[in-house]
Amino acid sequence: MATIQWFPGHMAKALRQVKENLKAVDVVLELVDARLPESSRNPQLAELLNDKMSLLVLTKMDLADSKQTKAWVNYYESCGQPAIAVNSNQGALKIIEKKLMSMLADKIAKRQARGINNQTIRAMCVGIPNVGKSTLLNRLVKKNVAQVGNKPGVTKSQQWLKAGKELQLLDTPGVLWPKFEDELVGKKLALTGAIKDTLYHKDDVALYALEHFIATNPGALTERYRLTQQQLQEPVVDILLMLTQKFGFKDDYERASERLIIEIRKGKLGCYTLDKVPVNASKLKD
Ligand SMILES: Nc1nc2c(ncn2[C@@H]2O[C@H](COP(=O)(O)OP(=O)(O)OP(=O)(O)O)[C@@H](O)[C@H]2O)c(=O)[nH]1
Ligand SMILES: [Mg+2]
Repeated sequence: MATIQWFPGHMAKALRQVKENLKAVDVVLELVDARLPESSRNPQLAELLNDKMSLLVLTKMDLADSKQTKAWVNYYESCGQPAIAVNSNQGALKIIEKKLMSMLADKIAKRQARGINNQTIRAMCVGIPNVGKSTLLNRLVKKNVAQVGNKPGVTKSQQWLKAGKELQLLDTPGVLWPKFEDELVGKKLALTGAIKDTLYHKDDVALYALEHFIATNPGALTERYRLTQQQLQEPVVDILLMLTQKFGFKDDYERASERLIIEIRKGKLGCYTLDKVPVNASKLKD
């Protein structure tokens, strides 16, 4: 597929602002998608945060394979990167506040020793578009103050949100990076909705998705689309054409690709994780 490549001006600006605000915050919430923790981790942001205390939050855990999510969290923790997985649409998120407070315990104690008592913790939330930054922050402040939407690029500018006296949270626009060195990363990001739909070829992404499910969960395809095991042995292009027919779209495989992508995003083919936990820990950010 043609390389997905662009870097709109507002992302460059957002990245600059993240850099400017780093000194003003105590901690950073770096959000990644639990379905693709490494592929959804912006290397430019990760580099900026290198020396900063940060909590890696794997969002949308309800859509990811739970075993793999656990393995990813363990993996990051074992590399010294505090990490946590959440479903921001359900359950209490007290666990995040608790984790932040334990990470900041030393800092808070030092401030107290200097006589600063009523301390406000400032946290900045960063990550790629559509990863769930505004949703998570709304939950933490218990109000729907930040605009959310199921498409990339909803938040256009930074916004401070207050969660009581003790916690202030900075919402930021999603930022991607100028070039995906690995074509597969672009396909994964497109499949999970981090890239504007007009910027990629839907059939390329659908073919990748079919390959992934044939390799990892063929039963999901046979069950939902009544494809036989034998049909799944055919080349993926032919399988996409079979699906196009089954959807009643004649030869409009673009439309069928779009339908398949939407269904996968909604979890109609079950929970899935696109990134494999690396075997070699040295590959991770230290
Ligand atoms: N299933 C599921 N959906 C989630 C979760 N968190 C967020 N979402 C959904 O993801 C979509 C994007 O959420 P936003 O909070 O707007 O994402 P964002 O990171 O602020 O996006 P930008 O402002 O565009 O950068 C919305 O449809 C949310 O409902 C989650 O944990 N699980
Ligand atoms: Mg947002």
